[in-house]
Amino acid sequence: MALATQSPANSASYSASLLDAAKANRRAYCIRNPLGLCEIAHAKSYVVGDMKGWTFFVDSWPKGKRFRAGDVLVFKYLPTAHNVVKVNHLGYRTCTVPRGSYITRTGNDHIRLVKGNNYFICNLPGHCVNAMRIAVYAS
Ligand SMILES: [Cu+2]
Repeated sequence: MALATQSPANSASYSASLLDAAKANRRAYCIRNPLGLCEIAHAKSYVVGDMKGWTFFVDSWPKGKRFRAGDVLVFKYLPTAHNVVKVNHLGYRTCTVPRGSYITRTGNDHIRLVKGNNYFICNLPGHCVNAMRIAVYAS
C-alpha cells in the first residue's frame, strides 16, 4: 500500500487507495491510536475451509496460518445446512452454545477476529462434534 506516501488531504487518491485495498482482498479500516486519531490498517480476509468452505472436519483449517486481530473470516456454506456461532472456549470444547452467543446464518458471514482466541462452531445437531468448529488465535 502506498497510502503513507499520499497526502491525506487529497481525497481522490485516498479513495483510490481504499479501492486498491479492496481489490487486493484486504479491507482498509480505521483504528484509533492512543491520541484518538484514525490510522488506516489493513486486514486480510480468509475463506474458512478454502474451497470446501465451512463444513465438517474443518477444524484443522487454521493450522499453520497466522491471523491478526482485525482479519476477517468468511464463512461460506448453504444457509439451509449450517450456521455459525461465535462461542467461548467451553462452548468450543463441549459443542454447546452459551447464552447470548452471536449466531449468524446467511451462508456468507464475515466475522472480524478479535485479539486472542476466537472460537466458532456450527450448532446444528451432530455438526460440531463432527469437527465443524474452529479455534483461531489472532495476535
Ligand atoms: Cu453445520
